[in-house]
Amino acid sequence: MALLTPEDLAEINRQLEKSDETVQRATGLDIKGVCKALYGTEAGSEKVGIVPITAGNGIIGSFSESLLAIVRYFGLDGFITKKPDVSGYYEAVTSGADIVLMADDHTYLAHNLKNRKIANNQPCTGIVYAEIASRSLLAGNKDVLVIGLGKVGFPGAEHLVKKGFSVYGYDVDNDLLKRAVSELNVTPLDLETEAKTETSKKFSMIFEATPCPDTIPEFVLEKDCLVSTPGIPCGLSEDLKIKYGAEVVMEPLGIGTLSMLYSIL
Ligand code: NAD
Ligand code: 2YH
Repeated sequence: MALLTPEDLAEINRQLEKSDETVQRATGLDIKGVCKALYGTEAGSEKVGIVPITAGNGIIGSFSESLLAIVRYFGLDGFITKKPDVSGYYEAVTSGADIVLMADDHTYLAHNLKNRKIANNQPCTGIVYAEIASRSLLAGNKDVLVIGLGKVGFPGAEHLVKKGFSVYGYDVDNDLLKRAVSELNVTPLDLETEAKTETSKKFSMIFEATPCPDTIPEFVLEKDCLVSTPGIPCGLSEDLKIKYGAEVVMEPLGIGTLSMLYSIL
């Protein structure tokens, strides 16, 4: 699993502001508005305890600091524990945390200690980015393309199906594509085959969740499309973004984190 790097998290406040502006322009709601609409919850005076975790590859420089910046950006109160791991968890609870945020190399979780609800970053990220794609103000139909059907992409595709969208899916891993077709009734769109055809289906809404660049080919792009992608690096090239006037929502940690928090309020 790809780990975040301090470079990904550089200028996290600026990245959040830019994403908030793009989400607002493309959907009519800001990021908090999307999460409120999605979960029907709203943040109050919850205090978020952030616990650095040394397991596996260890502490990522600026990960906890970025979480604190994110929590504060969205108007919640938060703190980072002085100690890591089990000692840090003890410190978070005894210092009055209502919600604990912590991540190892595999799982990034949010746990609400008041109501026992718990959230995992991958499905929460998939769901919120899929929701953003589905709210495009400019889309004239309900067709949405999902590229990447892994731990983030599959729950996002499932969310779109449940919302009544016509979901087209692609993953280079044919087993994952087959699973999405059989379990979600997603329409398969083999982009390798499509690349060889003269006319391919074009999309105004694209949700991309892969760890690879250039996964979104030109032939699927509708002018003024909305590309909502948590994938790092971005799957849409800068050239295509400009050529098609695409709105691109892409941010490394904050949008998924707010989705986790709102899902457990
Ligand atoms: P995953 O490995 O479970 O899934 C990725 C999927 O992409 C795989 O199924 C893979 O086969 C597929 N894929 C790879 N190349 C492809 C291509 N060219 N075309 C189509 N499919 C392709 O990973 P994941 O946990 O779902 O994470 C996906 C991405 O999202 C990663 O880059 C991860 O770092 C990122 N992520 C971002 C956030 C955020 O907040 N921005 C949060 C969680 C994960
Ligand atoms: O970046 C990660 C993993 N990819 C899991 C996230 C799931 N999207 N983990 C962060 C590890 C943080 C580290 N243990 C710390 O600094 O506390």
